[in-house]
Amino acid sequence: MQEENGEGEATMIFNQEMETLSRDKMQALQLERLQKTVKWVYDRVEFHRNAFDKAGVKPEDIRTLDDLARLPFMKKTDLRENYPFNLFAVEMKDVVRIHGSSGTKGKPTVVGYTKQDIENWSEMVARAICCAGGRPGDVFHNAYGYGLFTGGLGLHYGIEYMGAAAVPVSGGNTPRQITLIQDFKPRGLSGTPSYILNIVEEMKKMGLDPRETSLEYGIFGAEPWSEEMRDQLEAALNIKAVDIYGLSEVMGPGVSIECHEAQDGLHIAEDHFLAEIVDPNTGEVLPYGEEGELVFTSLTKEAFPVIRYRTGDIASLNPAPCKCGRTTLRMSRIKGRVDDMLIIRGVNVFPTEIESVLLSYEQLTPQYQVVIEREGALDRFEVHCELTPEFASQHANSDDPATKALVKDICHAIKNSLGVSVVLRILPPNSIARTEGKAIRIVDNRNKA
Ligand code: DLL
Repeated sequence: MQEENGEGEATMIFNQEMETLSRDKMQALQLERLQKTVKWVYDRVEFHRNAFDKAGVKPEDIRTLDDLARLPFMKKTDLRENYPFNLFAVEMKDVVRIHGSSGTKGKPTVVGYTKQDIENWSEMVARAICCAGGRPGDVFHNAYGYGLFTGGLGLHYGIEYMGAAAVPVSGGNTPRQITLIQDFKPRGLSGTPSYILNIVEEMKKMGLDPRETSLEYGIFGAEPWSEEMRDQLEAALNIKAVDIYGLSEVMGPGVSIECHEAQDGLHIAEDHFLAEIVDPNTGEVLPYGEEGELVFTSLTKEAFPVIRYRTGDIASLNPAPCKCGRTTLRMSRIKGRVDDMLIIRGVNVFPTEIESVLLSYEQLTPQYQVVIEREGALDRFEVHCELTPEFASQHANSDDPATKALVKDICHAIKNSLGVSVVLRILPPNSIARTEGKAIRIVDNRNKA
């Protein structure tokens, strides 16, 4: 660890060496760790041994990083089929933590961590918080949910590891969150961008000015969000907001994060994870700069290593060094999940693209949903959004000419920007349900009676 010395260096306190290695040195380290991981899973996990044998590849065949492409992919269904612990590569006596998905779509996906895994993860998140502008000595308000979800505890251990004071508020009870922010005076804040918006909304309702808190930086992620949403959050709270990415299957938050200096792509913790972008349909590896599905291979995990895990998230990779001084590969913001891509009259649309258009209208709140209905043999897409209380108080009724003009204008803007016509419904304030964690952007009513 290096002493804090001015804002620039504060971002580099943790493991500066790993974040600024030359490409050659990083790749040599990655190869060594990949070879170890591949042997580790082949010797210990039947699933991986069978998958490798089926693909005709043995651990000793991995001689260069290019050989990674010979290894079989892992998918979410593999976790479900091996529920709960069959993919663990260590005995249960060596597992100190279990996380998983909530299992709303069937069996939850379960992941495990050894003591060393938790140590690595904590260090990775500490590094991520520094990257976002955090420093030892900060008070940090963590509004990610604590539980099986990795957000709460993942951030928490990193905050402590960095030497900051963690306020483990979790999600929900928004008025209390606001009191604690006012009383404890945190510099750092984390949560899903949609929940942070709810905090802002509640502060305004309470007659408080969200720009007047002690907060200086926010670490937001766990769901797709747009540049426009960042602009709104930064302006509303008078902070710097950075995007943090991760997933429980690969580790949790901290797999990558933006730096506060550039806010231009998320630095991947490359000493722990190898990233690839593949064509979501063919699985073919795509070159840097091309958009496709993110795939991760863990390089240091003991309990739950992943080999070429298909995340389902759409992004691209950028190898250019960053102005912050880090040399690590950067991934773009996540455009959306492969499963969340809407095909509206033959055009591919992600909810974040609709978000970008809606958030440019100050008459609307940042709340929105895309509702899909079955209409005969066709799908009908409706975009639901909400008027701000200020606009609604002046133009209460839906026949109001200003509201009608607004609807027309937004439909035009969506058509111009995305090339599709949608049905737009503008709802009164507070019509769209608020969430404490991940926002629900798509409501699919097609299979409902
Ligand atoms: O969401 C881990 C996390 C917690 C990340 C806190 C960041 C902050 P899961 O619940 O397993 O883990 O969900 C992982 O969420 O595959 C993406 O689809 C989505 N996701 C996560 N971060 C981002 C982000 C956590 N920054 C899934 N932008 C991932 C867009 C994100 N989507």
